[in-house]
Amino acid sequence: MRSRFSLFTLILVAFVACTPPAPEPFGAVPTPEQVAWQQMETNMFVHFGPNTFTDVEWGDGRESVNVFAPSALDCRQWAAIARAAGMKGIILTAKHHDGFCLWPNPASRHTVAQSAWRNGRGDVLRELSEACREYGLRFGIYISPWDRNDPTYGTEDYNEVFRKTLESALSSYGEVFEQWFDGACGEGPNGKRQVYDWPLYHAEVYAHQPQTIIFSDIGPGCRWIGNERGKAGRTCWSTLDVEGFELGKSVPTPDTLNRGNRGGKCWVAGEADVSIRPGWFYRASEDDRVKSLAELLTIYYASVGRNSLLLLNVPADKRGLIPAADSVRLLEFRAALDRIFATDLAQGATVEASAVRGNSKKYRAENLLDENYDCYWAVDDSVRTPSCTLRFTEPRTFNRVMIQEYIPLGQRVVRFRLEALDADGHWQEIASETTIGYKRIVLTDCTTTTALRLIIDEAMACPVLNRLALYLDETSLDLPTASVVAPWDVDPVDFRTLDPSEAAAVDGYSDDGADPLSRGVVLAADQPLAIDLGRSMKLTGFCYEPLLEGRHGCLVICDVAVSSDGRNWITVLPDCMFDNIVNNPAVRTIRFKEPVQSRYLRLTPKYTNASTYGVGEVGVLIR
Ligand code: FUL
Repeated sequence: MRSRFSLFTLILVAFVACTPPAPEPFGAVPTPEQVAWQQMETNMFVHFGPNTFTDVEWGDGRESVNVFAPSALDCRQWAAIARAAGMKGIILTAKHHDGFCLWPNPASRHTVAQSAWRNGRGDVLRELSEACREYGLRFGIYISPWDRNDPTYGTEDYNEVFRKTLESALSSYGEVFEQWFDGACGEGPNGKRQVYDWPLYHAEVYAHQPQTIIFSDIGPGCRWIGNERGKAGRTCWSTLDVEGFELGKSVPTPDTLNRGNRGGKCWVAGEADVSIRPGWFYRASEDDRVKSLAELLTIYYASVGRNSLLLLNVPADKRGLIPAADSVRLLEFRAALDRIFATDLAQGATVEASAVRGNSKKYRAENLLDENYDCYWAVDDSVRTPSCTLRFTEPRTFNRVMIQEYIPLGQRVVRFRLEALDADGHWQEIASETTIGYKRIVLTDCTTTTALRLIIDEAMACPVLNRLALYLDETSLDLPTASVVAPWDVDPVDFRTLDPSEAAAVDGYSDDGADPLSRGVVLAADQPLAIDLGRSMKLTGFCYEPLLEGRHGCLVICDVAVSSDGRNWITVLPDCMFDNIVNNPAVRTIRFKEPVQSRYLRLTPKYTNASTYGVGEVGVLIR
């Protein structure tokens, strides 16, 4: 017995001695909280507040507290829908730029407590945090430091007001998994600016929620992906260089945020936020513009499938409920994801690798097929460009290839290729991409093959991969072409500039093959856009929509004038601002205070975000 035990010990010792240690972490690595956050993959954002009732994107802070009056608020309904849609958490706009607080914040006089809603005893944060607990969801808070209501905003005193605001929101409702800081700091004509005290704010957040992930353009927990379309870069590093930047003053360019920095000093993974509707807040006029399943899947592939988290906004309506159209679409979205990812077609393959770390079983390439997150394929430190091959006894058909790097050890892979064996026994390249990260889903043509090869072409340290899976997505991702002005009470006009020769026609474009084409015109930043309606009409307002994704710039602020003859103009709206249009270049509807009788409408740019601006659509309201 004794000798058998010693033999066993000896074999064990020999085995352990032969198993090389795990690769050392490379570069910036995530904290365990950041890994757990990344594994959430899809979360729900809820924009809700005075803007829900006033039909604007950004309230100016002068709204009466009584504007906020949901008739049937039910946060359990939100949580039930989020849960059914497979979301792991909900983040609520507790305070947007208008300053109104959805909880009784003692640091403010502009909150639910001052309103008539539920006799001043309502508290949306309490209700939602409890609903999240009941439905097994994590709870997060969006708070805008920009405050258009607080009288101290723009002075040093505001920093203390904001600290107390954070204290109140973060100490009263249990665990907050993510604290979402909007980067805005006074925008538009006469926008007061504030010198934010970030060290003070962060200390307050961590004092109450030491594990929370702080979102901002520069983290430190996670970063904005650089657009509000839910799309990460095809190259997407979770590492970012943040030194020298400060939120509210200077931040990396949207392009850098979209891609991250290769070898960046900090781990600040991307979070891609996007609304299920054109606007962030509910508007009845957008009820028929809920994103299609194809759009949501395209967003999923461009966010979760590109090493980012998807934060999908589903705004609550005036009742305080998620509208039926949105919840139905969410459930369709979840059903599609469940269907697509139900069967991993790589299972059952035999796996060969060009190299295995220390030739040890522990790091073998078969681990790629294993669902255990901490089980991975690794190679020796000196090996940077390994490959592995999956072989099947029967041909497999797929069009999605999912690859995961084991991020607790850092993000390492720079470039890789996928090849499939064709019927003649030749390897054919089916994809060539950059970066993997936590999760990469490569969209390939529908491929039927008996063997698939993953070739790492460049890595910053020996690659460590924990998953390679194949799926077949038979949903059509065809997206409708060109956007149209909302049809409810708009008569879209095929606009003409007064001098059409000055407008350059855009033929259509697409960035990476996934986006629809769009048509429109591009005008120089100093060139007014004028339309001739052909006859005089009673106008109640107008709509402007930039070109798709804000290409060629957006009109941000303009003077709006009307004319009956195209020569004599009357300015009806000076300094008209299209709120948040740069980040979210969707249609904006502006209503005049009084209807105006006119044949011509002119928008004279006061501010554009580029040397040109695009016009996808323009329409006038006649009701
Ligand atoms: C932006 C805000 O200005 C928008 O209104 C919205 O809340 C979006 C999520 O963040 O910065």
